Amino acid sequence: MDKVLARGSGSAAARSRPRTAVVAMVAGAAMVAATIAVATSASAGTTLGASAAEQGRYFGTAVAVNKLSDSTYVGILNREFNMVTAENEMKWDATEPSRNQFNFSAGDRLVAHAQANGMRVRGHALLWHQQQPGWTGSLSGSALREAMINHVTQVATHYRGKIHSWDVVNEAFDDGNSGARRNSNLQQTGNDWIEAAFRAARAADPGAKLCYNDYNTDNWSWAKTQGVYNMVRDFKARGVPIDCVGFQSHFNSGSPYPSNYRTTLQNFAALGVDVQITELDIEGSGSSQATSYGNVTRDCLAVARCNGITVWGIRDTDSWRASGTPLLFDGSGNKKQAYTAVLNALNEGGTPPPTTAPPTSTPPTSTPPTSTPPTSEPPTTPPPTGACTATFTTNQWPGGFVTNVRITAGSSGLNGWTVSLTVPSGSAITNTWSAQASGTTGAVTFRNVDYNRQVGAGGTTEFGFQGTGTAPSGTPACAAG
Ligand code: 9MR
Repeated sequence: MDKVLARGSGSAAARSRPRTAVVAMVAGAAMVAATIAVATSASAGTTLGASAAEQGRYFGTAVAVNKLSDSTYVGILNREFNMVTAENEMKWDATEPSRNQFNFSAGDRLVAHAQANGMRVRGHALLWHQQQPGWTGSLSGSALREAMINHVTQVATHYRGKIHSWDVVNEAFDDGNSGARRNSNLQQTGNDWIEAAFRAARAADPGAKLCYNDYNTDNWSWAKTQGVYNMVRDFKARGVPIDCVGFQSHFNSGSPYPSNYRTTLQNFAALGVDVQITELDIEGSGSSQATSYGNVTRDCLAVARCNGITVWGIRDTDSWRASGTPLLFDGSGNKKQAYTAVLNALNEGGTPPPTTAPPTSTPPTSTPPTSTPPTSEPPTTPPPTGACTATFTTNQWPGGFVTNVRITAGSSGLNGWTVSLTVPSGSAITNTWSAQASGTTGAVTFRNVDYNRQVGAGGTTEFGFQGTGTAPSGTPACAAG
């Protein structure tokens, strides 16, 4: 987080600076590294955002877009915070209410508000077992997998270049002592669903940090924490594109702030990912609540790769747990003791973030597309008379492309398939999902992976790839086997 995001004076100069920050954000990792270097002033800030920025961090809140007309709410939001998360507006049910028909209006309003006020945006959440639209209920197996990957691709493409970090997958681990994955409809599409989602998200928005986000993963000794840790370690070892882990940190008497919280953050960061506190709220009041808030803040500041803190709402009355008064402002918008504890902890300072950009993602090699991404399926083709047919849609921008290929099985169905096409000379595939590619340029053959090997008669499956240069054109050849 660069110091140019510090706000609070309300002067014209202060208001104009954040636009620079938005540009810097999309300009790639080198620019971020350069701007971090200026975040060394020791002066104490007077707002959460400004004080966090002094420490090279952000301070964010969840926002309910329908409250943007509440002047008290917006006054606090614009004064105190420099990161926002859509509380519900970017979730699957909100963004894709009917299959492949996307509605970004509420999410776009939040992004516009953030950009106009120098805030960044955390994207929440591409995939979650809750808040799915009704139509996913009738899907399973490869059909659900396809819908899921399409959702990730379309939403992340829509917001490409505008999101600091995406919660790509939310709450995929079981509570209790197993440390295992939660049994959800998404999990039932195959254990590799999480990595497939991360690869699709990377292809759609190479500039966003990609996070796994969960709750009850704060206490280092809990089985769920260990389960997530093992997954992240495995992803890093195998090159799955994960950049960060989000710790929701919803604390109450049943799940209190744990004394080993800092250890948890440190151990995850040591895997080579950033850590972020993503949905902080702490039930309680007075000095005990304030102490826990101060501890969380100091723990983040003690870990170089802790990028920032987001609280899950502004006033107690805005909270999903309103009766537990878990936030930093009371129902009237007054600062609570907890607010002062956080501000003081921020102003005490901590470990600066790394001065070089963390090795999170390959920076975009080209300008993001300015055109609206495709929001509709490729045209439906009549059932093929041969084994299968393949059609594709491409999102091309100067210097790069993302292509999604749809395979339709013939009347015999498929038990394994290949699709061949030609990547023009000078162009190259950099990333493929839901298929294995034989090469990166020239004549390339894509072969099914396990979960999409079988396609019923007349059924469809999809895979995709991202590349530099010019996308393939023409009709791809599809074959069984
Ligand atoms: O705060 C959100 C609330 O308005 C919604 O009704 C609820 C629906 O499940 O989701 C809440 O936000 C959750 C977040 O998306 C994921 N982590 C837990 C949050 C609190 O339930």
